[in-house]
Amino acid sequence: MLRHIARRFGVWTLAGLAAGSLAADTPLRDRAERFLGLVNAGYQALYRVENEALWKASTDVTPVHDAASETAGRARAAFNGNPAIVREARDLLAHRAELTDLQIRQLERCLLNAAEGPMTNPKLVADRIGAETAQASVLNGFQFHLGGSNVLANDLDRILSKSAGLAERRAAWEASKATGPALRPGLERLRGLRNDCAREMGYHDYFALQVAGYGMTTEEMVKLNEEFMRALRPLYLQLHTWTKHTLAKKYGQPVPNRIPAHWINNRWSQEWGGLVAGANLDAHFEGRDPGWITRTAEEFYVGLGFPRLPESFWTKSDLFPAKPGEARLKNSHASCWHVDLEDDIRSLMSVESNARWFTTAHHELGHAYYFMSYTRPEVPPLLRIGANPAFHEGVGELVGLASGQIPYLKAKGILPREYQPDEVSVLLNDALAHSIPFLFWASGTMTHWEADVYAGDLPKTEWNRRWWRHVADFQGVEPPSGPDSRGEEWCDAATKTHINDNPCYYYSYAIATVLKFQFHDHIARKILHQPPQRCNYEGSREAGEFLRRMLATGGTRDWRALLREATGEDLGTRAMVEYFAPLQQWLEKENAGRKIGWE
Ligand code: X8Z
Ligand code: ZN
Repeated sequence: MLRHIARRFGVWTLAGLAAGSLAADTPLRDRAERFLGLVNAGYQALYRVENEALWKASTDVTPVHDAASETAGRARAAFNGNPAIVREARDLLAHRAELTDLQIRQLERCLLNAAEGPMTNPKLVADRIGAETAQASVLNGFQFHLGGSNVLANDLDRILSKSAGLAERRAAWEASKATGPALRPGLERLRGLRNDCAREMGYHDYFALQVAGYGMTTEEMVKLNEEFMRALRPLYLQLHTWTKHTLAKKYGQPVPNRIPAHWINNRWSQEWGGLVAGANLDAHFEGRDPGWITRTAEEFYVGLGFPRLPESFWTKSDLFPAKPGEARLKNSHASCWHVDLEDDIRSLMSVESNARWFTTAHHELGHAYYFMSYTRPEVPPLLRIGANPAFHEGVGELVGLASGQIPYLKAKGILPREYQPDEVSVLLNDALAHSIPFLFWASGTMTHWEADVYAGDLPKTEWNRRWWRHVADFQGVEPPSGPDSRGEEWCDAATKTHINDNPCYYYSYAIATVLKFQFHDHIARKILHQPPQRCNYEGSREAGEFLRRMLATGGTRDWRALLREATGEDLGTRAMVEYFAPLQQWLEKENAGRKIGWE
């Protein structure tokens, strides 16, 4: 998950004054510049205070840390959501034709920030911050149990990725769903509070507020995600068919119509790794020091010409699971934080030495290098964000893809030189573990459920039924105990981190998946002149320069224009479909004579 924060104060202030003198050549621009100087300063200072507190509350869950984080959250909202700030930003935007593009972007960002805690209704904001803090505390401090013992999320994931016993797999899957009932009451309350905050500022609901950051409406965002799925559906149906036949054989079961959720190596069936024998890389990571994983990820970026991570990254980050016997409870989901919007960049992970954490570490450092690239005087604190959130997610996704390619893994000595996997296996694994089922989960289940809940005000008595209907329809997956077996008491959506602490955001990962193939296609064909399915970025300063230029502008540019300028095309699935075209043909042969899909 992406946590973006502010950057150091003095440096920006001086640079801001210099930039201001250029922009302030009319009385209105001068007024805007002075206003934005104040807002940027307050925003940055409070962002840092809040994130310091949130960091403690996420890495060591205690009532004291929760209280500090709630107080800091209120201070942030008191400033960002201040009615005087909202009024002045609106007043200035009423004369947008007379303002600079940079000023307009900052003013629009002020209003989006204000809608997270609009102080025209202080009680609502206080209630929301209190409820958000409590929800994060339940989520971050949750203790999983399996067979009477305390276990970590990593332990459940290990069973799901390794065990061949369906009873053991089912027990691990069910243990992972125990968070749902604990999080359900808080989520029900938060749906109302989040929607009310957005409505206070004139948005229809919280989903509409979040997609406004893309300059889109809810309908446009849902339609975009449906378009992604339409383009990839033929491939997904083939993969689904191949997978259920492969797994039925592995577990000695009849071939099901939909795939039981505990057959798949991921708690939500979002990524289908470990299915392709010739492409399972876990054995090559076994026995390595987990510290090596993040260092190796840093090497990837350094090889492209990016600087090393700040030294404080290594001293301040929290990269490994809590040790056995350690009383501390920490959030188990990976994230990257820009704590002072300067050079205090940290990652929260629970790295173990396996292929999944290898990819995740590259993903998180994508955020870190984005932070570092736009932390410069030309980008004011309010715009130290991605061109859009999907760009932020897309960098790490791209590098996850590039760092998983065989020529790169061989060059780094992770795979032996003589390793000769067949190309279809590699492509099949790429599709299953990182891209295609993921798209149907992200664009399908997650995006549609949150749109139903926030934009559609779905009654809470229908939440779990709707969740499993989406899982069945979009993913072709069903609960281990059969359809209709998960009553409303479960709230299985809430077992997914983002549903609780990064709401109405998940379509960003779907867009990032599409973007990663567009970026990769451009780098492979136009810069490296290598086939996209087999290429090695290692040491390519040109590939690095392409990325660095795109990242350095942060939120100061329109994302559509930036994408067109960088790759020559608009957002779309062309590159993704082409990348997997050889796989589609292979699957059609493998699946000949089988019933395709689940309808
Ligand atoms: O949440 C993440 C990252 C942190 S931004 C680890 N991801 C999504 C997930 O785990 O559900 C990466 C891809 C999808
Ligand atoms: Zn991310």
